[in-house]
Amino acid sequence: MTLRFLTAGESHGPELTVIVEGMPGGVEVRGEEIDRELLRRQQGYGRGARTQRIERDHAEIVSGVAAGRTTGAPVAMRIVNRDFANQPERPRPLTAPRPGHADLPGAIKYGMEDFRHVRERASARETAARVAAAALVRPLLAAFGVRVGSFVTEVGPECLRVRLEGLDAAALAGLAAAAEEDPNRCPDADASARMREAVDGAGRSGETVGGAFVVFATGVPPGLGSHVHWDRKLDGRLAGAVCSIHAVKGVEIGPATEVARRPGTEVQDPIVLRDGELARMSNFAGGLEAGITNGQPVVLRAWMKPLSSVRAELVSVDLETGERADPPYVRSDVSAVPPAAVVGEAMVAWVLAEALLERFGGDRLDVMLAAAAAVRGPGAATREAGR
Ligand code: EPS
Repeated sequence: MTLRFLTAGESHGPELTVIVEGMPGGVEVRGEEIDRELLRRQQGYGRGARTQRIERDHAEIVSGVAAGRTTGAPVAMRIVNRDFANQPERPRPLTAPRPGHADLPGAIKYGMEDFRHVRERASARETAARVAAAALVRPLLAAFGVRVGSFVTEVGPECLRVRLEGLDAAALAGLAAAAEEDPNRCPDADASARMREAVDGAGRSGETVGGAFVVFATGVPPGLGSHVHWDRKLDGRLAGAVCSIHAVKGVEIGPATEVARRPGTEVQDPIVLRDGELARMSNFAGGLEAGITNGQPVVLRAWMKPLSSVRAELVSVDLETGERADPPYVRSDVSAVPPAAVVGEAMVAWVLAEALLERFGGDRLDVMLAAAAAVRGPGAATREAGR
């Protein structure tokens, strides 16, 4: 049995609950770090009133931690929904499904006549629980030297061009540090100013915008994931995890959309010796070859569609009356690209932590670190012989 987490809770219910099972013993847990991650997810240009003014997320740790470290037992956390207090006792049933949301397919699947019961769980509010779960594994990753970060490259029509294949760990860390200071999580001030205008314009006209964000991990040991079977390939697992984020419709590993258009000879990552160590001249592969990490930074990009809650008239059908209907507008964010990048970090951190446990065993951190130190790659003997 490996690392796993479960989330429960509705957007306007009393709380989100998350249980993380399979954590190794001995990993440091700092509540303020978990809350810091929750705050990063709540911020961002284009967020609505709820995340800006109503919610201030805090994870209450209920179990699995003693003296500031994991005990190996399941870690349960609660995140209270402050907006619960503002909910009407008997809200009007929603009978006209909104296109682009889970309303109709979810209601067909579970036999709900009131779409509210579907949308309550389908809401992206749930991602707060994911971020809390991933905040637990970040110190585990850090113990191996793995750092996960993100930055936004597109909001609406505005785009920051970045050559993903040329970014080493230091360049990626620099971009993430600049993004951390920016409300769009964009590392370039001019591009961010244009993004802000795009969000403002969309907000004024009742529109929403989508965009794209890059998530990366540096210091990733080679050998995570596997080429031997389809469901062990780490690129597929990462893409699946990131694509499970609300409104994300596409994921590329490395600069894949560009790689697809260029000749094969131009998109190799040649293997060279640099100061006696194996190194690569570029990172077109995004740190993954055949579904295994190769020691380069893991880099992926995700695209998010514009949020489907727009003020403009929607075309739908009221399933109670059978008449054409415009479903009532529900307050929404104009842009949720910056928080989606933070959730992207959480999903990438989670999948990498799973893969670390698979490779180095998962009962206790000290044993994992010793197992990692014992791994010697091909060529190690040659290098030690001074060649
Ligand atoms: C969301 C709609 C909005 C967002 C919410 C996600 O909530 P509400 O319908 O209450 O205004 O604020 O996101 C969060 C509350 C959050 O913490 O991310 C949706 O429909 O997905």
